[in-house]
Formats: sequence, C-alpha cells, structure tokens
Amino acid sequence: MAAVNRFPDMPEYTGLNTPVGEEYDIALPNVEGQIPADIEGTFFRAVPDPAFPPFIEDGGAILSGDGMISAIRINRGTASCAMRFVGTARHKAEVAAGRALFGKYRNPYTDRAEAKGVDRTVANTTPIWHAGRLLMSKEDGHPYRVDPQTLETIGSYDFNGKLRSATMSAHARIDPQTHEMFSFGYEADGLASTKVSYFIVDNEGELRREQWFDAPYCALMHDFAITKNYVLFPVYPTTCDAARVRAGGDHWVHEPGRESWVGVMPRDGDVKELRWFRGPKGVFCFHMLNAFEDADGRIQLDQCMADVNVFPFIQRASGLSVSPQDANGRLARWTIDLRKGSDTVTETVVGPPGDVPVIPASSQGRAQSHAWMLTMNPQMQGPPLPGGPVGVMFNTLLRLDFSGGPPQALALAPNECFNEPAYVSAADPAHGGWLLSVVNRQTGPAQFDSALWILAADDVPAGPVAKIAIPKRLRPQVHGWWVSAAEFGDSDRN
Ligand code: V55
Ligand code: FE
Repeated sequence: MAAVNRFPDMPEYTGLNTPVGEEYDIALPNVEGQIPADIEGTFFRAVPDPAFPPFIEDGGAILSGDGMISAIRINRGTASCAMRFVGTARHKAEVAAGRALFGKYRNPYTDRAEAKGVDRTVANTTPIWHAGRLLMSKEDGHPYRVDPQTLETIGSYDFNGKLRSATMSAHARIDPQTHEMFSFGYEADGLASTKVSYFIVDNEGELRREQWFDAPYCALMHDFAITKNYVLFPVYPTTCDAARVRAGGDHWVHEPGRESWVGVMPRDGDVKELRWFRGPKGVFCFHMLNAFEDADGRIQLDQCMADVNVFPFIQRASGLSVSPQDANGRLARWTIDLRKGSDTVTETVVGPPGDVPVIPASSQGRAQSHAWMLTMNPQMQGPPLPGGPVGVMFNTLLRLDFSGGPPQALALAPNECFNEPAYVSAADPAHGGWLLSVVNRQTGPAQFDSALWILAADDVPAGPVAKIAIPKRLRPQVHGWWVSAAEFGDSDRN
C-alpha cells in the first residue's frame, strides 16, 4: 500500500509495527506437522493498525491504532485466516476524510475540528466472546459488536441501551460455573473522572446490574479479578489529570511516590461494602493472572507486577526511564485477609517477570494449578525483536506450576517472538490441552514471516506440534480469544 510510506520513520511505524491495513480472507494450506483433531473453532485476535499517518507527535500512538479483527479458523484439520477493520465511527470518519482526524492518545483536545462529537474509541484491545456475541473492546469507550462469521461490524454496543458507563474495560472475567460476565469501566462519566462502573452480564447476555463507585484517584485500571465470591479492583498510580489533558498533554503519567490500592467487595454485593487495602507505592501491573479464595478463606491475587509502569511513552511523560530489565518484574501474589483488621496487603513473589498471563477458562476465580505467560530471556539467545507497546516483543513461553512442579520454558531464536497465546482444552480430559500463538520471525531488514504455532500446553519445551504458515505481514496482536466450534453455535441465537 502506497500510504504506508507516508508514516513517520519511528519505532511505532517501522519493523513489526509497520502499518498493514489489508483486509482479506484466505486459506492457510501450508501446515508443518499435524493440526490436532480436537482443535475446532476460531482464534479471534485484536490487532491495532493505524489506517492514516498521524498529524501530531504522540508516543501513545502505539495504543491508538485502528482496531482490526483477525479470525484464524480451524476446521477438520484445515485452517483459514481473515482480517478486517472494525467499522468504528472514528475509522469511518477518517476514511471519509482521507486522513487522520484524531490527535493524541485519549486527548480529544488535540483532534481536528471534523472529529468533534465523533466516538474516539478504536476497539483495538480484546475480542470478548460472551453469550454468543463478539465484542471488540477498548477501555476508553463502549465496545463494538462484530459478526463472528463475516467480521462485519454491527455497531457500537451498549447492552441494548442498559450500560450507563461511558467505558468498558477490555478485560472481562467469566465465571466458569455461572457463565456470568463481570466487567467494569473507569473514567465512567468522562475524562479524568474517579468514577468506576462495575457491572454483571448474565449467561444470556442481559446486563443485570451496574453500580458505580469512586476510585482513590483516577488511574489506568486496565484489568481486574474475580474469585468465586468476590470482585477485586486494583488501582496503581498511573494517573490522569484533566488540566494536563485540556492543555494538550499526555493522558497518563506514572507517580512513583503514590500508594497502590485494591478494592474488594462481594461480587454480588453492594458497592457500599467495598473495602480498600493498601499496596506498595509506585508499582504497576497491566494484567492479573487470577484471584482466588484459599482454604483459609483469604483472598490471593496474582499479578504481573513491576516497580514502575513499563510502557516507555508513559515513563517519558513522567520523567522516568526504567528499562524492563531494571523494573523488578515479578509474579506478585497479594494476600488479603478480610477477617483481620489490617488494611494492607501482604506480597509474596510466586513467579518470574512476564506478562499476558493465560489460565484455562475453568480456573477463572479458582486456585489455578498451572498457568502460562510470556517473558523475556535475552541472555539465552539474543536481544528481543522490537515491537508492540513495551517496545520489545516476548521471546519465551513459560508454563508455571502452582502445585510444586518445576516451571517449563520454550525460548525462541533471537529473530522470533510470541504473541499472546490462547488456551484450547482437549477433547480428552486427561490431556492438558493446547496453546495457540502467532509467532513472528524476522527474515530481513524489514521482512517478517508469521505462523500460528500449536503446542501441547503441558509440554511447552517440546515445541510446536504444528506450524500453520500465514502468508501475510502481521502487526503485533494485543489480546485474543478462542471460541470453540461448540460455543460458536450459540452465535445464531441473536
Ligand atoms: C493496554 C493496551 C491498550 C490500551 C491500554 O496492554 C493498555 C495494555 C491496545 O490498547 O489502550
Ligand atoms: Fe490487556
């Protein structure tokens, strides 16, 4: 595409981050190894991809790429792959204008005049599947509903007019027993607000209950957690200030001297019951691995933690410069005892640094026996590939065992990287299931190839059992969601 050449020569737009903007639906006949017979369904992936070059300098642009929905379908041992822009109001307005209209990340005061009043969200973070609906989400707005078959955008989605919150997180937690979807939205009534909405969608997709509360300060609340009986809202000190945004500044700065917090309440209870517990100062976590109630009734919250917000553009806006290696990354477990008087969490390190944690859907809110995440092992085989919001891509897949077993690792060659894996359960309950991950490989100065790797989830060091070549250039994925063929059947209910 000629337009690609007009993007600035900056890390956000070069290498793996080079904009692609191509829509397609193709067969994937080139398979090395064998696709396991019990993998039937669709791997939906959210891929930010800016359609138009920016007109303003913005480190946060890496989070503002137009949402594209990718569907890798696996059916009777064969695969196909489709890619399509989410038809957001923002994307449509820019296509109509033939140029970018929206300015800095989450700063409407930097937009061109034509953008006024147009929904700014790019729906680029997670394809959430619940109750037969596919929702492309971004934490700064309402999600967009997408037809899971055609990938056609149906429109902005507000749960049939019921969602009062202006925002919905890109992270939803689905209870494995009740199939309810728990979600929340911060800056629920506008820019820099401390208002947070908390809502529950039942197994039929009806929004049953929405309540609002105030966070201790306006924070980047990217994810949250549930247990069987509780909901947890972590708040870390990456904060927004309305005056700064109005002056055309950055949405987020990280405040190392400020306390972190976690709010805890019965998940079917009233926000009046919310209790706030203090965590360490200055820490930040994008993704919680899980939370659960242990045998003694205490709450355990496992987080991919660091001593600072690791996004380089947020550090720059904050006058900080801490590399991922120096950020004291760890899987941090916060223990909260609701029966004790203490208002402070206790932290234990239960795993190595890493992010994009994955648990089987059946472990949600329950003590997980094992989990997977991506990490960096630059010492082992070479420096990681540049790309994505942190600036470098993950080169190692880990399987963590929480029942005393050793961890497993699969480190890639220096010119390769993993995207967030999806977990697929196996037909045989005695088999540990599968992981799917798109692996990108640099093959030349600006050349990459990509393949979907399928691994036995309980034996990651063995490497892939199948590699499905994807003969397209791919930008880094944010989150993905596996929808089995059996669940997919639900999608014609609406
Ligand atoms: C993240 C990603 C986002 C975002 C905020 O990975 C945080 C974290 C792709 O968009 O808007
Ligand atoms: Fe996320």
